[in-house]
Amino acid sequence: HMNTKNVQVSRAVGGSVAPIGVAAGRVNPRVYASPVLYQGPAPMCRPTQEPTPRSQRVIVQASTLERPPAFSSPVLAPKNDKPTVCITGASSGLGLNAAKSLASSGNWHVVMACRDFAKAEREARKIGIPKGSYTVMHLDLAALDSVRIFADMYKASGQRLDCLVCNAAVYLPTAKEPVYTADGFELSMGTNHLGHFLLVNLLLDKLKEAPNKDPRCIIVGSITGNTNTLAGNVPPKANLGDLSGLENMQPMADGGEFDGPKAYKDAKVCNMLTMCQLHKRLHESTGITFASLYPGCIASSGLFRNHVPLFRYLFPRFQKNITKGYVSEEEAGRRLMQVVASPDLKKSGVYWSFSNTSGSFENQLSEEASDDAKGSRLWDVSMKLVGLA
Ligand code: LMG
Ligand code: NDP
Ligand code: PMR
Repeated sequence: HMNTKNVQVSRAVGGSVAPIGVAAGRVNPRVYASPVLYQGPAPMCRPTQEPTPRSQRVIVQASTLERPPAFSSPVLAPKNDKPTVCITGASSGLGLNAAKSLASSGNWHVVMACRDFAKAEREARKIGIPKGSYTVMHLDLAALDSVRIFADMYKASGQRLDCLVCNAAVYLPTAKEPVYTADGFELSMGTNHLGHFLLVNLLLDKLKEAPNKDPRCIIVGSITGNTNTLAGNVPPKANLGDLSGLENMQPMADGGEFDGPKAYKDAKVCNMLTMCQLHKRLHESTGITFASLYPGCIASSGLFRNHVPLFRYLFPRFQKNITKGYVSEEEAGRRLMQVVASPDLKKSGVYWSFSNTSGSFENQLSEEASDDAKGSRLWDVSMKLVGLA
């Protein structure tokens, strides 16, 4: 695959898109100074051994219709002294609502790391995140080059980083055939797990130096990846097998037939295994708190946008009235905020869950999601796949 050397950069000038340079060797912060939108290869093409054709190279361009105020550029951002939390997928659902809670508290600056820059800005304004309390940056987790550029840009921007929240996810419940990320991974595993795995590893050094001296890295998990629960036993069940499928870039981690819901649940298991490995390998030496959580069933969120309409109609009603597992996006956002910010939830290596009546508690992961040998193998395989080993 290509590296950042080959990344071509464009910037919108008066509505048109004009190339402004090719980053030579390393990312030039000036080149990336404007709000950017990843416009690279469609996430459906598999990589080949051939050099990437010009037409498929990563194009980074401004995407907002109106000219954004200068301060929305991370590089030109005024010096911000507040603890800063970077949330992936903050343009919708849990991420957006957590961003709002954190920014509105007045104690946090939020970096919204989103694949659709214009949508993120629009949603931030619509939900009323105070102006000046957030910065939108472009990040497409379905393209590892975008993750690398994001990490470089974040560091080049001089912004602080006190907490990193791996929240973004896609769910493809009705897909019959797999679709792929720019790097050729099945889309849910590639986005939800591998993109975040690379992101965390690239930002660890930065996070270690958190000015608030309470660095945290939160990876959102879920009950449906935990087979020690009723919800985790609704078929298809998560199961990573021996991870040979992931290792060989097959659609499913266990090497089996493609199954959209299973791919999502498998990726959630990877998220939780990754948290456990980060805790075990790095908590002591870095002081970073690594944690995961199940925020509750946010049954009306955008996660189900690809499900059949009947499901989207019945599911929230089912969760509200029958399982009582339902939470609103606002409540889920407040739960995530606690894991980011509360002094009571500072413990590392924890999978947090919440009771409607008594608040947060340390929950038990399933056998697979806490299997150290499997986590270790996942770590090695993932390191190789994202090009870090
Ligand atoms: C499948 O679709 C896809 O086909 C598959 O490809 C894959 O994507 C998979 O996991 C992902 O999903 C799901 C499919 C079946 O559902 C639908 O397409 C239709 C919608 C089904 C809704 C699911 C939620 C469960 C709803 C139960 C009851 C609703 C009651 C409404 C409550 C109102 C309260 C006032 O997915 C399923 O698993 C559905 C199974 C459906 C069987 C239902 C079984 C019963 C559950 C228990 C309670 C019944 C109680 C009756 C309600 C009385 C209300 C007064
Ligand atoms: P949403 O669909 O509302 O939000 C998902 C976010 O991820 C969106 O902002 C989306 O961007 C973003 N995203 C998707 N693909 C990419 C990508 N390639 N690069 C960058 N961002 C991307 O879902 P939820 O808020 O419900 O989900 C948030 C988290 O909560 C997920 O990790 C999910 O697994 C977890 N979760 C959700 C539960 C639920 O019941 N909903 C239950 C348990 C856990 P865009 O806005 O552009 O689409
Ligand atoms: Mg589930 C205690 C019951 C409970 C909870 C908390 C969830 C959460 N679910 C529960 C039970 C059931 N679900 C039961 C009994 C059924 C069969 C009727 C059921 C069905 C079901 C479907 C079809 N549930 C689903 C789906 C999905 O497509 C969602 C999914 O698995 O996505 C991968 C889902 C979910 N149920 C949940 C939660 C949180 C989800 C959302 C996915 C996630 O983020 O984990």
